[in-house]
Amino acid sequence: MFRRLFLIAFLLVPVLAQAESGLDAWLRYAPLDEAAARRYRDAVPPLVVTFGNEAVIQSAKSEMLRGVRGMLNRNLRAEARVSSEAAIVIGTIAQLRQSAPQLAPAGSLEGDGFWLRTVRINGVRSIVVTGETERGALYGTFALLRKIALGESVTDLDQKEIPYSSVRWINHWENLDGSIERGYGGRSIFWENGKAREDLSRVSDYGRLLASLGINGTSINNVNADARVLTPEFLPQIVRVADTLRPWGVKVILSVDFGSPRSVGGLTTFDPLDPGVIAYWKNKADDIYRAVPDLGGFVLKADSEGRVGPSAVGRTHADAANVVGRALKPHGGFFFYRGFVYDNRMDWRNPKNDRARAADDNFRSLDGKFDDNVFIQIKNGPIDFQVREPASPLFGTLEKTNQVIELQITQEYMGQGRHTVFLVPMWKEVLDFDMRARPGMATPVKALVAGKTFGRPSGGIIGVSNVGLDESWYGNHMSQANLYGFGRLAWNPDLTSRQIVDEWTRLTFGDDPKVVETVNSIQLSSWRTYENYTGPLGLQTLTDIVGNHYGLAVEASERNGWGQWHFADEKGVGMERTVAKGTGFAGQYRPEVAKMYESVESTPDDLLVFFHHVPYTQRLKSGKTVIQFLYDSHYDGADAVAKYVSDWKALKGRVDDRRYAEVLAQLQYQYGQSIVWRDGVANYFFKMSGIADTKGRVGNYPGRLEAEAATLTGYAVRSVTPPEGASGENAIDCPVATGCTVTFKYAGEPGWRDITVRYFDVNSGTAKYRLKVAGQLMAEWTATDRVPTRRIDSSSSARRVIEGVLLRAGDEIQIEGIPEGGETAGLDYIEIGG
Ligand code: GCW
Repeated sequence: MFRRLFLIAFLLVPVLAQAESGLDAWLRYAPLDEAAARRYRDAVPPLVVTFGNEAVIQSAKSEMLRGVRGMLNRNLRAEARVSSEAAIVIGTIAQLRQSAPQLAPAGSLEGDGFWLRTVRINGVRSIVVTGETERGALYGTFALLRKIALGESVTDLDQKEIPYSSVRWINHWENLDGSIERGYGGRSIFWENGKAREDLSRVSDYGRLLASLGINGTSINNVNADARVLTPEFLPQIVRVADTLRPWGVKVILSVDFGSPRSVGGLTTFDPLDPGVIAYWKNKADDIYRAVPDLGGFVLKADSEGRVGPSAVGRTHADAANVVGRALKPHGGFFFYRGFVYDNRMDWRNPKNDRARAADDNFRSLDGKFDDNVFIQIKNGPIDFQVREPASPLFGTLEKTNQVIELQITQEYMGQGRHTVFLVPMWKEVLDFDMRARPGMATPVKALVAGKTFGRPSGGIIGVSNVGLDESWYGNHMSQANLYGFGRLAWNPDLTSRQIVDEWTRLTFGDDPKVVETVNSIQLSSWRTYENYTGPLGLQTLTDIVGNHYGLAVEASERNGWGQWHFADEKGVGMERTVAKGTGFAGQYRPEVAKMYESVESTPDDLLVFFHHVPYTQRLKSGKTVIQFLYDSHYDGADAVAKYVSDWKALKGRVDDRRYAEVLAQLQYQYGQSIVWRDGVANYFFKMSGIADTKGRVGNYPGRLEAEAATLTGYAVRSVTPPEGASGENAIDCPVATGCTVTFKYAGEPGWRDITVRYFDVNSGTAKYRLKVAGQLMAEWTATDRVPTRRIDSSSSARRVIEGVLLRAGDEIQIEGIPEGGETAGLDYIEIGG
């Protein structure tokens, strides 16, 4: 009896109890339940056939073996030719025609497309996975495995898929020392101490993830480029990375520095029209292609944020781009010239200045002047990956120039992997936005960037990924959905957000309906939720623009050259970007779109203060005033995260323990931060506008006891900058090495209460805290988190909840803080609830 019970328990838990690291992301190939596995064992032949030794086809074969072993617990046999036996046959159309003509399809496939077919010969049923290119065959292999993992039928296949555009690339902002600009999942998988890492196995793992999505190229170094990448000594490092990615069909792209001819090339100038400079780029391209013949090309950030560019030598972006483009051309290479050109020393006092205008202003007059292998790489919005921006007008402007859209997978302004924000719905809005660029036809951004609207030879979609060495790749399991979603959209932008997230969830966490429903709904609402508590209506994120782009600093964007101004004052908020009254940015769009943004009435609420400066009492389409909406949305946002936490908790035992615990910790942290944001932004606008929250919440925090108002022993009160980063605008910290104490008096009704401690966990030390009630130790902890600040501010604001404490009137609640390193055991408040 006991043994039976034990056996049943054992059978039920094994898959779940196994801790999963997240390393395999959506390619886990978790065992199917026995009934499904049996069905597939009948449908999937026991043999895999591939032809030749080409590396990409070898990857396809090993992936098929791995997937079938994992999901169906079956070891496929591998052969190099077909026989009368049923088989999974993987190969290019040409290989099939040559070695198994009876299985070859008639006709051809475009680009890296694939075709999955069931072919019956003499009653024997084989599965043929083919493409015009090896890549296509590899993509088909992943597609077939995905179908099995998702429980789709594979018995009568005839599925052909052609990617929407040919450029489906990733960028990385990795420095050669191994650090990553705007990377939140650990150190670089590519670089260490100025060289390619000794162990590049994570690069191979990554190539596999990219290939599973049909991504066919990646840059491997920061667009803020180190000129050393073009030196002969560095070339072997590039070769090693390219060799590692090649079996996955992923081409390498290099970020280059426009100043290289002078800084590392021994010339006296980098003027693109100088014959020496022209020769420099040509020779460089020749050398690199000799070593890496399938290099994808170069990407360049010029004349932006301190990078040198053609303006320094009186040349245009087209002069610059074409010289490098022509050097790459004989090798089939592409050149990506970033449209992210702007002046970060702009004068904010001039009401006509507007960073949003920069891309269009820079490139409009150059349309048609770029060579055919040159692309303008345009960020989705006119500013910089903010939580809400309109589509960049430049997509609609360029007719005779190739373009690609640049999306940001790494969550720079979106919570940096510490907040769950699923970006696919945001990307979909941009990709589907009709720029009205050609009369009589739909001209959504996706069609424009793919080159379909104006018949350009090529185009596509690029995502800034910045994965790191952490096993979860992004520092948060939920963030992997952004890479997955990016890849799926790059392949097919017509997929819906729901389709994408549903695939991702089931591949990543299994198909328990409760898990699927919960994860899908968290992901699908997460962008709106994040926007709600970090500044809606087109305010953009209110993160610290001049600092870490993470914590809250409502005015950081104002009165500086970076140009992301919202001009909040006593009367109203918003940046006037109309033609009639403002910077004229709205007029950069084609007439129908320009007209929509020109008037307050027709501008969607989500972008209202991006385009217009309006009074706080302005009514939105819902009838609510702007100010009340600002308050409500911040409370709604924080409430939504509270619900994510409780919904996730209901999944205990349904998700493996490790990822369950890690995602729970992430969501709990996010909830804590959402309260900081809620209170900070709401109080800022309350103070600014003087208009009270009709629901009485803003400025009123029942149960909250400010540390600065309590009895302090050793602790000192300090003001926080910016003030909205701390409750009551003040905090306390401990200048005494041996420790300090703060004592609160409980004056409420007796009973069991939860005590929430709001403290500061900076990244330069590990302070200790002890909480006592009436002299009895209730909790102790160490502040070990690593957030991007060494200061007491909203970024370091952390939260500890001590549940179920018995309190009597008059009880003393005492917190002892012991500083360590640069961490001064700061505290903001306690809150007694429950
Ligand atoms: O968003 C900004 C980032 C910079 C980045 C720049 C760019 C690589 O804050 O870190 O630099 O954009 O896209 O060039």
